[in-house]
Amino acid sequence: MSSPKFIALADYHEYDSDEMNRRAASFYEQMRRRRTVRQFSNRPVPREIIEQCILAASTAPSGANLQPWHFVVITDPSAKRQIRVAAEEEEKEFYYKRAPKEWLEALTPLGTDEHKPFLEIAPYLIAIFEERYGRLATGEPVKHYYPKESVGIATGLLITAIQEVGLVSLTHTPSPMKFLNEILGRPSNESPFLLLVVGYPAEGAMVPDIKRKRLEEVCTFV
Ligand code: IYR
Repeated sequence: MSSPKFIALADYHEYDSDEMNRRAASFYEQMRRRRTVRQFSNRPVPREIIEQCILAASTAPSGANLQPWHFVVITDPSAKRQIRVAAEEEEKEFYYKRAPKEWLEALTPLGTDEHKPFLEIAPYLIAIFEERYGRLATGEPVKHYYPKESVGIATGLLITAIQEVGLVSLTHTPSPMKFLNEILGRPSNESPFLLLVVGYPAEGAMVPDIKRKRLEEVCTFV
């Protein structure tokens, strides 16, 4: 067993209380403007921006620091087309056969359906994979701890980074998503976690008129 090695916490920065207040309010202002968007423009976005956002996402804490995530950035029109076809097939099953009435009712305010044109229109699809276990160079499996929680946190950071740079995203979860492994050639230790659609909103994009819960509804101090 290797022994731990420590270095100084050199990058930590403390703010005075005024500055802390200002930053908290300004970050909340920025985040409350985030909306899930389903109407995308095909306007290109420089690859470097997406790379930086993924670097930000991969600063997420993870179980035993094993960083059990893999991001596949899809720009190839033929891969996008295949993903759209496979996703729409699953969604058709979902909306017309699999989804219980209760679920469809819960989705009514969002106005979603089985058509997913944004999967071909948006400049980037980011398929986020959860490595359920890792692999050594020798092929030997490595146990991962809390992979789902870790990938969930990384995905949250990615969505936040995308908001920060002025782009919009859609968390899309066609279910099941196993087709992503086939289309993208990912190994069997990776499970698709989420498909994030990223780009600029279409001109005149509309979003559902829905509300967020108040602080008192989501938070209790004891
Ligand atoms: N995956 C479907 C249905 C759907 C499910 C949930 I939960 C949503 O919040 C939104 C949609 C679709 O993408 O249409």
